[in-house]
Amino acid sequence: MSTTTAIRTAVVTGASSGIGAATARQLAAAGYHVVLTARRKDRIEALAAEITAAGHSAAVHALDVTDRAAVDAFAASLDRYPSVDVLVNNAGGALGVDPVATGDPADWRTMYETNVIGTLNVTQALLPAITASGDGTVVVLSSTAGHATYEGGAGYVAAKNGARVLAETLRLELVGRPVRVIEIAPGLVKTEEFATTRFRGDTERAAKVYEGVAAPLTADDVAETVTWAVTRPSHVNIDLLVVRPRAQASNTKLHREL
Ligand code: 8X3
Repeated sequence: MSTTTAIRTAVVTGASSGIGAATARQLAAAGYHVVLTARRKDRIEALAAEITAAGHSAAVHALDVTDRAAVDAFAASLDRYPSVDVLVNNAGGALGVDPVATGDPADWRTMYETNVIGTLNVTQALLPAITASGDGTVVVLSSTAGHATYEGGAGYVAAKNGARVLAETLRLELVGRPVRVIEIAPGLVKTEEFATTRFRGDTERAAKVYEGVAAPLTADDVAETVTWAVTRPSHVNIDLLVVRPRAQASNTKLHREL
């Protein structure tokens, strides 16, 4: 019997940096064959090379999760694997911190497209295979922003609420089938790109998000929670895991040592 039949496959979206990249590394180390997807192929290729050099197994597929035709083609390409066991919906992000009074509807639309429709696209496309695995897991990386609002956050908060609702509803709808639906909601995480993207490349403003915060979460911290939740026994469904740095008591209560 071929040994490949024992290999379990995990797909990670937004795997080019931050939480997605860290999760891909950790799931690979946990024994999964990881399929890295992101728009930037050079980045995921470099990460796949690193994972392979470490003795683990990885493949890449350049993908924009908002492009449904591309997502469907990607899903079809996964039939080369014996099973598709885990999907980590990580692709997404924030744009701007404008108040409701002046926020750009285009930003709101983009955030909804990436955080909600992107998650919907990939989840719908992979769900038949994940269900057929007989022991599948869908992870949604939401955010503490999906659970409480804050000034300047409405567009992102609305989108992350959408992602949370998708996860909660899917769990209800799939009950009785062999698929777990796990939501991980991180608070303040310092990654190379999240805040810089939010502030459209303004690295000084991005740095201020973390100013004086003794120890924001790292991408690895969050990846550990994802990997822990995914590797629980099949009957254990971590519905929701909220993770914040010790210095953050709520979305609006952050301790800065200045
Ligand atoms: C990121 C957390 O506080 O920037 O998902 O909304 S926050």
